[in-house]
Amino acid sequence: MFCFQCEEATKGTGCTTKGICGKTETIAVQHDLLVYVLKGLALVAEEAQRRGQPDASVGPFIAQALFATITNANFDAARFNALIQATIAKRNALKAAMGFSSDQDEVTWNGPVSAYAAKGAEVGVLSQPDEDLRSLRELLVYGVKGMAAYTDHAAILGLEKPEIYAFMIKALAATTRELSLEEMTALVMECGAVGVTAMALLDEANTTAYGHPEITQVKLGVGTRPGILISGHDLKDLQDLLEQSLDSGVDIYTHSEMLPAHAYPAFKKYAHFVGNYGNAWWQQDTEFAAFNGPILMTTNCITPVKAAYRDRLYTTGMTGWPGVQHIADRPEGGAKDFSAIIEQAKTCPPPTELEQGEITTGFAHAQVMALADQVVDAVKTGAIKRFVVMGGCDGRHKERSYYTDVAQALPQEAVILTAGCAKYRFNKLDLGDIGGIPRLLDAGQCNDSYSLAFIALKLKEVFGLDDINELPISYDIAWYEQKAIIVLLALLHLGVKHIRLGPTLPAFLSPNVAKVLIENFDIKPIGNVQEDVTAMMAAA
Ligand code: FSO
Repeated sequence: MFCFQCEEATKGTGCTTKGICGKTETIAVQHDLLVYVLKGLALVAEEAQRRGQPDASVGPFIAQALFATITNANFDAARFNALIQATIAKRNALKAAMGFSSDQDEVTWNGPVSAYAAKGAEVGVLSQPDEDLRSLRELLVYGVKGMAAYTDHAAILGLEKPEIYAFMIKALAATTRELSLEEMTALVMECGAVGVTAMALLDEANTTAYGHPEITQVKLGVGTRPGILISGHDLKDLQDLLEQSLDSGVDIYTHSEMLPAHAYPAFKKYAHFVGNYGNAWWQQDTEFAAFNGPILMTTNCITPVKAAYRDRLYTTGMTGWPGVQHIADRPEGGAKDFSAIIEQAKTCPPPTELEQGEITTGFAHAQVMALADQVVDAVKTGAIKRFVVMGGCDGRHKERSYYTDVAQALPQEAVILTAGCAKYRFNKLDLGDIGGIPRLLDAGQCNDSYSLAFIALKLKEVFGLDDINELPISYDIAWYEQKAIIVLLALLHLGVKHIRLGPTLPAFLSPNVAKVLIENFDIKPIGNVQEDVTAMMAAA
């Protein structure tokens, strides 16, 4: 196996025997084969589009299948075998319907399940010998994976855009062709542009379904009733769970990326939606053990499942872990059936309290814009000198304490804008406020990173600036998996420069590709805390 798609790539180069994430070689080569046959499906779908016979089911299918290959989403070999088989079947059916034939292996390979491991090993990342082409192809595929996750979330809430699916097909198909480095770079940039469209669509889907997030205090302690813990990013799953557990005597708690759900008006009517439990994804083994009740993983990040809570863990959607109960998809127009989780919760003791207090969330774009006059005044008077975007992902590496230290070292005139699970490195600190504006504004999940771009674009308009880089905003981004890659590409598309990226630069950037990003966008690695803080406050 060879995998370098996430920030934990072994020794900063790639995992070769087992993923640091817990992914075995079996799963890694299944990922490789699934992506390979998805490229074949994309080639056939592209031909269908060219002939004016597009198949509208291909885009959503690709989005879901790619979502399953995102880091920490799914570790279930049976599920990947089924996805590979389904992809080949879909590709073959579309070929047959068009009477299309091709010599390309991605389009013709038809091996049995017993051949999957060998084929996956043959078609993996290293099958492309040119390191720059490999780097650009993988950067594009990982960007599309992140886009796929956002697109699937929006589709679950009923919003889709054909141009997003069309780009996924185009991008996957392009990675099978001998394109020049310039052509590949252009596709990567286009990925960022379509990424903005996908992120805006998800924002529209979330806010149309559940209203605009509002400033909200979320409790960190626990009650005396049994609880269900819901993690991941899927708000529709949360909605179904809240509805079905009404009057059950069970409380619902959020974990990790589900925290910002408390800020949506539609979820505030549920009295049994009581608080947030624990921290970011990587601490789930001890936190899930202490929770005592069932846990529902709606999306990544899953870490290797421990016996202490295995029989209380449930997956749904594109997530999976072998032997863990999986809740089936909702029937057309219906709801998922969470009754087994609710019944198990009733037999469990209440959660063991980890901490007390409250944290504040809900500073998505509409809430920040409601404070726009105050914010603009504070900038004009110098009370706010700098906004620092510290969004993205958290992770296990101890070097991520950098983000806690930066949050503490920033001067009082700096406001932190965050989204994603990166916030857990500093969202329980008392950072105070500036004339009533909190110094930490949490816009939501990584899925809500669109809010950060929206706020920047609005401020640019308000201050009458020509260039987004003239704003008093610095970017100090933490990344871990592929959703952060599409956010990064989206920011680059919007013209944002001087982004600090940490805790390490992606292993999949070859020296030449990294050089292009550095020369064109001044992307830089994080450094010493005090030096970075001083530089950011000085707009460097
Ligand atoms: Fe975090 Fe995991 Fe949201 Fe990621 S829970 S790391 S970018 O999957 O999705 O921020």
